Order: sequence, then C-alpha cells, then structure tokens
Amino acid sequence: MARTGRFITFEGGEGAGKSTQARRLADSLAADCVPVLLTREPGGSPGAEILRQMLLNGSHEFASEAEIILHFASRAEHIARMIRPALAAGITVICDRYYDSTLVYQGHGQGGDRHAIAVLSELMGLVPDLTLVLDVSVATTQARLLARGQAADRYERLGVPFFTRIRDGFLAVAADNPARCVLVPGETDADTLAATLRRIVEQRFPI
Ligand code: T5A
Repeated sequence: MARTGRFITFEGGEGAGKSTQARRLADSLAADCVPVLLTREPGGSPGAEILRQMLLNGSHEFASEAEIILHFASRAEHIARMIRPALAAGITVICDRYYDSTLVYQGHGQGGDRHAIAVLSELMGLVPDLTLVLDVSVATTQARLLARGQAADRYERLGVPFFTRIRDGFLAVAADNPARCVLVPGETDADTLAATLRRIVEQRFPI
C-alpha cells in the first residue's frame, strides 16, 4: 500500500461486525508496517467523545435538527483534531462509522432532513477513499445484540422497524455511491470476512 494516508470508513447496522472488522483490518495493515489510526464515530477525539456521551447515553431527546447538528459538531471536531492530522502525516485512517451513518440513522431511520445532512456532509470537506458497508439481516442484528448482553444505547432501543429502515438505508448508500462503497455480506465468520475485506483494500490501494 502506498505510504500516503488513506481514509477508509466502515458502515452498516448494529452488530454488523464493523468494530470487529475495523480492528482486524487495522491490525493486519499494521503487521505489514502500514501506519494506521483506528478511530470511531460518534467520538474519536476528546471533544467529540463529550458529544458522544450526550448522543448515546444522555436522557435528553434532542429535536431532529439539533441531533443532526450534534453529530456533525462531533464529526467536525474529530476531523480537525484527529483525522486530518493523521492523513497529512501519511497515516491510513480507519473509521468505524462516518457521515453515511448520519444520513442513514437520522435521515432514513428517524425521518430527519436528508438534504440538510447531505449539505453538512459536503461541508466536512472530507470524502472517504473507500467505504466498506457490512450488511447483515435484521434477525442477525437482533441475535448479535442479544448475545452481547450489554445495555442498549438510545438507537439500539428503537427496535425492528427502525433496524429495517437502517438496513435499507445502507443498501441505498452503497447503491448511490458505487465508486466509493463496497457492499460486503457480513453473515460469514469473522476470519473469512477479515480476509475478504483485506483483499478489497489491497485491490483498491495496491501495496
Ligand atoms: N449513530 C452513529 C448515529 O445515529 N448517527 C451517526 O452519525 C453515527 C456516527 C453508535 C450508535 O450511534 C449511531 C449508530 C449507533 O447506534 P456504537 O456502539 O459505537 O454506537 O455502535 P455500533 O457501530 O452500532 O456498534 P455495534 O457493536 O453494535 O456493531 P458493530 O461494530 O457492527 O459490531 P461488532 O463488531 O461490535 O460485533 C457485534 C457482536 O457480533 C459479534 C461480535 O463478537 C459482537 O458480539 N460478531 C460476529 N458474530 C458472528 N460472526 C461474525 N462475523 C461476527 N462479527 C461480529
């Protein structure tokens, strides 16, 4: 892989395996001496993590516009403090969720203004070089969340109709952005999936 910073994002619904695979990809690239920053949204920098707590674990129900803006405020902070400096230093950034998640969760999922989300996404001025969209069925999402057994965050509590809109939203994102996105079935075992994703990255950014 060329030693310039690439920006790779993982997207998909709850329990699709993003965190698992983002870590595996980061480890596998690092093992080949590619400098990597593994990060996530919402959050990923100190200021953005403050907003993450408000968004995921706070008790306050924000107005739709406020919630969208808070996600982008968190993102702007993350980009400025972590992502851009890393890319400028030639580090490959792997980010667990990015602005497609706002389009899908706040737009498709919660009925927020998708045009406003597209405008704010553009305002960020940073398009991923590659987005890996992991797709699993809603039944798999539910089974994995249940098996994990942790307390649900605000979005995980919204249930099956919401998860269905989320899945459909990510399928639409992948279909609408074929040059940037690769849709990857996420039901296979973690090792097979990790090998598939590594292959996709190598094809996109040859070593
Ligand atoms: N959100 C986020 C918005 O609403 N708007 C936004 O703009 C943004 C950025 C983030 C929440 O915020 C919302 C979306 C989310 O609801 P989070 O906890 O950071 O919350 O989010 P998630 O990304 O949803 O994390 P999850 O842990 O739920 O899903 P992952 O990361 O896709 O899945 P992972 O890897 O943690 O795996 C889940 C479970 O499945 C098992 C794992 O061991 C784990 O137990 N698993 C597998 N089992 C079988 N086969 C495989 N291949 C497996 N891969 C993983």
